Amino acid sequence: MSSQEAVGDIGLIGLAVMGQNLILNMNDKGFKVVAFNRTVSKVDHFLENEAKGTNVIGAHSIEELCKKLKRPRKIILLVKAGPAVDDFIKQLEPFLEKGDIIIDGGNSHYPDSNRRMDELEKKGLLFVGSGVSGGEEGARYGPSLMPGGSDAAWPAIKEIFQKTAAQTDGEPCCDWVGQAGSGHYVKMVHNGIEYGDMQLICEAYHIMKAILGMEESEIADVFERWNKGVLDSFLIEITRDILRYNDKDGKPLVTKILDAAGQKGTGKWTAINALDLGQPVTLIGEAVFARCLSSLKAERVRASKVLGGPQIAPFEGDKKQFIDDLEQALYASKIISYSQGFMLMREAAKEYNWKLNYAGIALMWRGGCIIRSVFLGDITNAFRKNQNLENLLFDDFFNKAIHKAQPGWRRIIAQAAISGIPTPAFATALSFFDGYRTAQLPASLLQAQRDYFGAHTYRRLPESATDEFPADKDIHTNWTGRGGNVSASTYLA
Ligand code: 2AM
Repeated sequence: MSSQEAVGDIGLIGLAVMGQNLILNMNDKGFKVVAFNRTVSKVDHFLENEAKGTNVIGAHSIEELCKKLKRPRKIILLVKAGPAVDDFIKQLEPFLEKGDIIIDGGNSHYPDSNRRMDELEKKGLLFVGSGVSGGEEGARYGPSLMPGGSDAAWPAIKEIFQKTAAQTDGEPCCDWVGQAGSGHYVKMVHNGIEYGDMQLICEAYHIMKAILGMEESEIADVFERWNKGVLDSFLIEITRDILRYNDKDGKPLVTKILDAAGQKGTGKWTAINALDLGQPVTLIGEAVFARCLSSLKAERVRASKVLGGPQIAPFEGDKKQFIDDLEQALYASKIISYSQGFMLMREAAKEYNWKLNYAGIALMWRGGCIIRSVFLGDITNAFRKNQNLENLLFDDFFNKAIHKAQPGWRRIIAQAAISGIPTPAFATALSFFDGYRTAQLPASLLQAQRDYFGAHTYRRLPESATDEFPADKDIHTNWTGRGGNVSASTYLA
């Protein structure tokens, strides 16, 4: 190999819009990118059009791509998730040397990234699975990048990644997430949280429309105001714009859209993972179920004719106070949702043996991606103050915020329940909050029930140091006086 040829800082395979835009972005930041695509004609087309006049270099084979890269070689794959990734990895391997780095920037499911890192490290190669968020626009001008994988790869890609990412408050929205598939895992949780944020906004819209009888333009003004306060975020901003967008007849377009939500599955994967790990990530779960319920449109229309509810009387209270309460309800529910998301990541770190960078994760989401918000800056601060923070709700800032929000939050959910307006996300957030802050739950009765019908045993609360039933002893009671004293664990033995 002639070293004269090896001038590329990084290679990128996959010239769909995301790939092209990421290349142009990296080129703008001063990096020399070598581009390749399965359908090779797209390489020349790209060089002659979008990349004309840039420093981008084309490659017409995998071998040529590898020869044109400086060592350690860094190659980003931005191809369809699934077999295409494994295919390219296989094609690349013969041309790579020890320490070279393959980066998967696609929407891979994290177990695949776990596997790929293991396989590549056995061959002396390094692997990075990176979440990329922000769509085509983000890829072009600054995405949120969530890289994780072989720790040894980070110093080699750090500069390129951090310069290419979105910048907020002078900091890049990119840091090292953790090991193996953690980058793709964190991207999955990001998408789950996105489901929750969207559902919360929709519930606030529904309440303003149904209880306060507000028109879309007036609701847009409320979102505009909220966007200047604690809820300042991309999703609130686009909601304002959507509500102001009128159809040709001058009526808000949103009122003409079929109310049946679609989904691609990342929210569902987050909820499934939460169930697998035994973590109460209830808000994302409700957000996924709310989409499922919405999609039963024909059935809901039939039900609306036979299942009555309360009549909604014209609102006669203090409207300004109600809207302020609603802002607090949205804010408090959002705090709960993110607390649950970080609980999930903390458990995943334990389960999968990753060391996750929580402050860095919040910072990566601070800009460039769909859930970007000022709020994420506060989460970054909370984890910077205390890396081992057990739960966001134990942080002073969020503790105060949720206490301040609590009365309004409760009033909104109560009013919605009385009016028959569904608030699955607001309500599950409050139920979680009340459960989490309750030292003694009725699970004692639940344990008794399990022991009664299935001899599943229970443990007693400690009463004293000399208790005849120590807290770590499994006990079975013969509740009925019939059936003996044999416990379920004895049956298994
Ligand atoms: P193509 O241009 O040759 O179709 C997004 O679809 C990107 O992923 C494109 O660059 C596309 O290449 C690539 N891609 C999709 N499926 C692929 C496969 N099975 N093998 C290789 N590349 C694939």
